[in-house]
Amino acid sequence: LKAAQPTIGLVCAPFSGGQPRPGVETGPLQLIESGLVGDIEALGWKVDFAGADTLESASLVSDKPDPDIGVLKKPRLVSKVNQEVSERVYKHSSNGQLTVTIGGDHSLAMGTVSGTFKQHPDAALIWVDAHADINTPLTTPSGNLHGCPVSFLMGLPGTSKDEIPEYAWIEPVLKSERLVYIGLRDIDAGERKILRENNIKAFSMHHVDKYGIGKVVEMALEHVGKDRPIHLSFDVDALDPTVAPSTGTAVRGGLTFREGHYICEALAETGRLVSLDIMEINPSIAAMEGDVQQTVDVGRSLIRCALGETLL
Ligand code: Z70
Ligand code: MN
Ligand code: MN
Ligand code: MN
Repeated sequence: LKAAQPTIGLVCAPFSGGQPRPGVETGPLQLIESGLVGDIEALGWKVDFAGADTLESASLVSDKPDPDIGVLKKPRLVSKVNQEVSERVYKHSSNGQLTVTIGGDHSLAMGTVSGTFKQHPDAALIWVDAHADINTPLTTPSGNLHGCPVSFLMGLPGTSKDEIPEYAWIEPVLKSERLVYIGLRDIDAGERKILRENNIKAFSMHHVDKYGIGKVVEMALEHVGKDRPIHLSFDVDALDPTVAPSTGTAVRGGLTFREGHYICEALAETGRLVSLDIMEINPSIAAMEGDVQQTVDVGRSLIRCALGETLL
């Protein structure tokens, strides 16, 4: 029996409702137009892709009123879009496909991780970001839901069905010991407390400097357990702003081009990557000519590396 050609389930998520800066919803289309599908096919994968504009409920301006819940902004829109993303990711995943979701803001990980973990309940989550995105509805200083997805996935206080029924569809699938961060350097006080109290493994930029990226990825994989399926959620603001300038909340002192790519390559090498997010590319943000193209190109090459481009 001939094995089916390995397939990527590509999900385009043109969504910006989890944060205030317009433009991040155009990131996915730019990735597609610059040749992402051809990139993936050239690596030997089949691509199952419904199209760039198909996220039905991802309307940028919701016509229904969506008043704040507590301090949370656009809470119903973010929930609805993510429920749809979750269903799409689950569908690809349950067909045996490796899912790649291109954002869009990082609130979309509520959907991607929910969909992946429905198919792979024993998976580990590797979160590469300048930020921890683990604020709860009770701790968020901004009310922006892209700073909160991890708390919903873990079922932290403030996220339960009783407290916020609008998010009742999210199951608390993520155990604290199956989560590991790489690249952190901008964490809120409430988040720091959550990381400590839940004993969550986090490699900040300090640890990347201290141990080197090779050792950090090795320790990250050891921490979550060597044989688990892996979901990699990559916020491009983990990279240094000189590497990925077109993003909403750039923070100095980030991962180099090689460090970012090394993470993707090392996870490709495990053969256990089941889901990948590339988030927060914002083509409307550019200080200099070439910033957007540079950031889009970095997004494409991160995806290629995660899908095996550099494996010998
Ligand atoms: C802050 C908050 C954040 C991305 C900013 C910032 C969160 N911790 N995430 N940019 N990608 O508002 O919760
Ligand atoms: Mn993020
Ligand atoms: Mn971030
Ligand atoms: Mn950001």
